[in-house]
Amino acid sequence: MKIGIVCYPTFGGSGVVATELGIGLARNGHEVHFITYRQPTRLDFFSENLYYHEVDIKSYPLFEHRPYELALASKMVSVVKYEKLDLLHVHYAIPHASAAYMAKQILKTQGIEIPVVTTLHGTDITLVGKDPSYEPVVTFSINNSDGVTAVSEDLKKETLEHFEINKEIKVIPNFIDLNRFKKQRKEHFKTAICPNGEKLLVHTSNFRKVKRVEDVIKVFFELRKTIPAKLLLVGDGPEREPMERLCRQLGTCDDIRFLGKLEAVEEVLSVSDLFLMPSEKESFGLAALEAMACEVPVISSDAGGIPELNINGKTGFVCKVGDVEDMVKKSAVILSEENLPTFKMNALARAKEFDITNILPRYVEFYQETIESV
Ligand code: GMT
Repeated sequence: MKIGIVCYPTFGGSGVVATELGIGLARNGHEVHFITYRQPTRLDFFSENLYYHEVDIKSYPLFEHRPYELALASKMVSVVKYEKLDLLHVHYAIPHASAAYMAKQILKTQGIEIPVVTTLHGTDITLVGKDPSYEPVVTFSINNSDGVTAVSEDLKKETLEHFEINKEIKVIPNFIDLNRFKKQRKEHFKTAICPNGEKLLVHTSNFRKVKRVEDVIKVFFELRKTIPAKLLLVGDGPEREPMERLCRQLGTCDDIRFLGKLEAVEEVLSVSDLFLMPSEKESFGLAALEAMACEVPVISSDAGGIPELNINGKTGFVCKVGDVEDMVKKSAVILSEENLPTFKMNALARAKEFDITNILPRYVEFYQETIESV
């Protein structure tokens, strides 16, 4: 198949999933065309089946905001037409699904029928999409996609609750490439960070309010009163500065390191003992899956689709959003010498169920069904 993939080219989960999916499809012999405004973060190598088309957003003094959606729709029209694509797969509804609808209508006038699959990732539904300023367009573009997928049962449920959807939504969970995300031998890192054999906790996110990074720091602050530990914070975003301030107030700066955005996050995960994901909302929790693939158990909140991934009492623990006390208690259970090896083993076993080789064929099958239905 010749597939066009539209996504955000950033470190965010939806962009990562879209890019890894495209890479996997190309590896399996499909021709994949990425259409976005910047080279996706993980697409920094050459492959004969991978193409990248940059959306050129022209500016004009009249525009306070450059019309990305129009430039994207125009680029989709030309790529579909000249590269003879079989299907467009857009990740994250806003504004990709509506731009795809526009492109589809334009192509129709030229006698070209292009099936569109929209994948809902989370905040496009739970935070941004249901705001009245976007809701009518999101509802319309979901209902007018030829196929719709969501990354968890919970996200499907939320979508059906908050929007008037007349389309079947297929759940295809996120996935992981276990060839890349696996425990690596990086003991020298561990010794450098934890010279006295401390336990290593880790959190990775885009440091937005919804991630509740404050809870990560509070859990760590309480836990290290009884267990010698260090904390690594990977990623960057609006909450980083307030969190640095909080660390200073708590006097924990020597034990917490802010690493910023990291491409090789698997190297940090490889030496970690516990991953913290206390999010307020989380449709799936890809960052937790990446940790589990590197044999790191997870303390998470019960938000959204996380409990579909993190199995309470097995791969880690699922606590109520904001229940720092419970998270501290459960972290200590995981980190005890007799429990840690079992939790690590369970985390890896669970991650294997989401291996790309199990999930990718479900997308291919869905593409075929969608193409046949148009
Ligand atoms: O978590 C974010 O803020 C980024 C966001 C995105 O769209 O990139 O992540 C969402 O999509 C990921 C991939 O499907 C999911 O793993 C995340 O759980 C989801 N985030 C939220 O629902 C908050």
